[in-house]
Amino acid sequence: MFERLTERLEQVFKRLRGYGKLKEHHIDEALRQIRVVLLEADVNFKVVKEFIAKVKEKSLGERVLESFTPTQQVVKIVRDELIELLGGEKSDLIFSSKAPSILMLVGLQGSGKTTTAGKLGKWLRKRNHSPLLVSTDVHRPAAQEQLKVVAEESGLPVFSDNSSSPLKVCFNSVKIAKREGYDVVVVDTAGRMHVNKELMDELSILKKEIQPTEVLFVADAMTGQDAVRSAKVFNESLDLTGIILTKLDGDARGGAALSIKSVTEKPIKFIGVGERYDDLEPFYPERIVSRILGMGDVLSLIEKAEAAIDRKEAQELEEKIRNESFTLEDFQSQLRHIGKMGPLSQILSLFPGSTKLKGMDLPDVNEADLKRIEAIINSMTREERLNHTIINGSRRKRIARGSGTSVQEVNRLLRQFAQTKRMIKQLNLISQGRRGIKLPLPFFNGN
Ligand SMILES: Nc1nc2c(ncn2[C@@H]2O[C@H](COP(=O)(O)OP(=O)(O)OP(=O)(O)O)[C@@H](O)[C@H]2O)c(=O)[nH]1
Ligand SMILES: [Mg+2]
Repeated sequence: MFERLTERLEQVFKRLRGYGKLKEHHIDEALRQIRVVLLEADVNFKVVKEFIAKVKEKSLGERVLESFTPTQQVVKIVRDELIELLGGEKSDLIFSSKAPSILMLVGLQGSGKTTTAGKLGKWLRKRNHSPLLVSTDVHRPAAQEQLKVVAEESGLPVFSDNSSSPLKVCFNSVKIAKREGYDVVVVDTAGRMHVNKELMDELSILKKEIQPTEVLFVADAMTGQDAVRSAKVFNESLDLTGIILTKLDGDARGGAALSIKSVTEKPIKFIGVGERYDDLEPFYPERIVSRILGMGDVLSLIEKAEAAIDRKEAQELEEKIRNESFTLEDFQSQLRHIGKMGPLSQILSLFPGSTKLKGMDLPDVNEADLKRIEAIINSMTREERLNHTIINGSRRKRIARGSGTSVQEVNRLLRQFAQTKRMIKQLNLISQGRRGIKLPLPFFNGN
């Protein structure tokens, strides 16, 4: 997420740290660079201007230059202002005191509404709600079908009927929800290529009649300022209650995320970070800023790990990682856990300093790969598993034969294992000296 933005900001701060004594003109220069970095990330021009002005005022005003750690102070100011830009506090979903709560998802075509309906339903269900999905897209014949597929894949109930009006479908679904005890109705609406009056009228009527608890604008983060512009128009006619930014796992530059709150004055409530139904996260401004500043998102990482690994195992693993006594056996068991946590690349992106780990050939784990890896590791002797360096050419041939794989595959696994060990070493170096739940803040070291 936002790798390029992270890299560029790291460069700016690195340069700043390089000056023996920080002068006003150094800060000016850094701010000029940050301005360019933000504009390149497609952040709204006005938002950038205000942001830079605020950071400048604080950097020159708060006796930053006289402090012992001027660069740290500047980084801290940038961090605080970025958090502000993203809305400050986390903003939770609102539920109605009278069931069912109605969550209406609106947005342009292809922004991710239908997928997000499934993700949101799954997220709600994990939190003891019982959601019902419904699509009001009566224009496109396949739309209802698509939501049915999503519901089936994510294990959720879906309401559909042949009514020709979005309003009727919606009313009927609410009736069913009341009768059958669903406490949330997630309404997937029709999208259009562009904002147009017809769509806005349809949505306005729906909103007026069904009185949804939330009207959430689903925005494709990859479309940058276009997403921001359409959010503004939707907000003007529908008075949104929040925003869900999707496709942040792609190569979105950050512009939509960093502008949309300022432009609409509406909070981002969730982010979509992948195509799986589990890839929806509540939006924590502070955590995202940590990621943007290359400090990693250790809290999200811990939450993900806790959901997949039990506490004792996690502690044992942490010890091993710290001592770098990580063996192929641990690797095997970790791959199994990681399979549960999500794609490895996504997990690694949460690590502090993860931009420095790019280009590594890491296994992206799926069931079939896991089985092969397991077979390979099972064909090793215990001695080999505890010390991979003894696995020479003839041992590799034997292992390949024993596991029904090829020498190339054995080589690849050993290479990935070696890289994981190297990565662990690097991460240890980055977070050296901090114990317990470490909040690794690379910028705050020295200066
Ligand atoms: N990588 C990634 N893909 C996503 C995400 N959210 C949605 N998608 C993909 O985006 C595409 C469009 O998603 P839909 O949910 O069909 O979008 P929609 O808004 O319902 O589209 P219409 O109904 O045509 O208006 C699908 O291929 C989804 O898999 C996300 O967070 N990450
Ligand atoms: Mg759809």
